[in-house]
Amino acid sequence: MDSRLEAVYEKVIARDGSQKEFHQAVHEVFDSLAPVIAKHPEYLDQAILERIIEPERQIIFRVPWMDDNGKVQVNRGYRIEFNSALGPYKGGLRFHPSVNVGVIKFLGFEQIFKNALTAQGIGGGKGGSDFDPKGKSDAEVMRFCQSFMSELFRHIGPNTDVPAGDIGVGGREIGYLFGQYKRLRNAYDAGVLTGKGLDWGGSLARTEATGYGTVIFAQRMLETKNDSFDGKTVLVSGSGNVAIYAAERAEQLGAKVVSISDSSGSVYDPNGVDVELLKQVKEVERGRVSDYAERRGNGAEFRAGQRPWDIPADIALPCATQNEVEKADAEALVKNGVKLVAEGANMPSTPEAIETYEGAGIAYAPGKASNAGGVATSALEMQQNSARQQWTFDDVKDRLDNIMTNIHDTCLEAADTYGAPGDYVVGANAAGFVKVADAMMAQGLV
Ligand code: NDP
Ligand code: 2IT
Repeated sequence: MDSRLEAVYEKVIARDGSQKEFHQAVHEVFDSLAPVIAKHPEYLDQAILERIIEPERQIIFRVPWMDDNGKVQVNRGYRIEFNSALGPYKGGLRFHPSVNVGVIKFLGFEQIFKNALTAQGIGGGKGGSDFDPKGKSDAEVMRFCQSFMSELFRHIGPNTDVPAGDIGVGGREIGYLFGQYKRLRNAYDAGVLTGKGLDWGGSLARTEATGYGTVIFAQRMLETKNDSFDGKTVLVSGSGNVAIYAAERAEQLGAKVVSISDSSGSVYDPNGVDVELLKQVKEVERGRVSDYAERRGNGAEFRAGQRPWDIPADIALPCATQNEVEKADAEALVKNGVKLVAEGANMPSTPEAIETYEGAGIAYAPGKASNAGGVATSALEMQQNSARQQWTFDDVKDRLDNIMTNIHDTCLEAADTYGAPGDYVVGANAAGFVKVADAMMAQGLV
């Protein structure tokens, strides 16, 4: 890393010593920026680096709620409003026991550059809680969401900060959160949250958008090599919102998806994942991938405690969580013939895994580029809310297609400009960063 970037990175370590995921995200971005600051010394004069690593505002709050046994529970809530140079803070809420300030800061930091790449006029933010929705009743989830929003509502708004879903936050949670926001504000601010139900302000194709967008991005990558998804064998990890629709779109394009996973293990499904059955097990019954394997039969095998990465395939789409592809996993991918990795999750590959892809000549798309379709479609939902319209599925999907194609091309152009042709990591980081940095320069010292 360039010594001037390194000096700022050291400040992050000194100030936020325990936030290891945040360090990892900053390191990955800064590692790409040497040619950018060489071309734009004004960013150093104006301390853009020091400013961009510091959230504009961090909100941490108590979330007390009562469980079904009448016992009081207390969780911690977060909203990190990271950067508003390009628009209102925008980013999801994650409910998972592993959530802490470092996790939310890494996600918020990634979101700044991802949102810049979408070109939809959205700033970066993220939030969540260490609440675990797994095993909770609907009534418990509702009481938790109401308590969470009873604090969050004073910090958000359609032109201020617009949360959405992420791990553990889907349509059910967004519904409960929206209901409580509306009650407290006495206003139908549809655009305050995205990922809403289709009858009350939601956008068609938002559910599909992240997974579909990841596959569209990978398709554009394949096209640069005159290749396509048709006939390819694909590994997908995760079994939530992103994984399900990545698998669906890959199969629509003629690929065979042979894996899914969750935190208890993975399923090898040699004849191709049955996406309708997966939706039934996960979206309707809130079951596990082991339940899917049992119901699927047809040679499908549940592999307790194992990730999917040792299964032979052509393409890998990690769609579960951060650091789910480590060095040994990446080496297995290389050994088994994977030629392309596109991330549906945020930061699923460790730095050592990324080095392994690069060393082996694997085409690699970082999440901030390839999974931007979800937040981009959230911005389309905000546009529909402002206009009090609902566009058709095909209209939204066509716009998503165009946005993903533009992000892909923007990454390659920036990679050329900054001396790393074909490198999607440098391209995504440089293009996203320059856009935010220029807006910050124009807006003065704020
Ligand atoms: P969901 O909650 O719908 O699904 C999460 C999936 O990942 C589940 O299968 C879950 O398994 C698995 N998972 C979560 N934590 C772990 C873990 N520690 N180890 C192994 N598996 C784990 O979330 P999404 O599908 O929405 O999110 C998946 C990823 O995509 C996240 O990285 C998220 O930040 C990212 N993302 C999401 C977007 C969206 O629009 N939803 C947009 C862009 C990125 P289990 O049930 O066992 O926990
Ligand atoms: O990581 C992400 O981009 C998301 N979870 C989606 C955020 C959003 O505002 O739609």
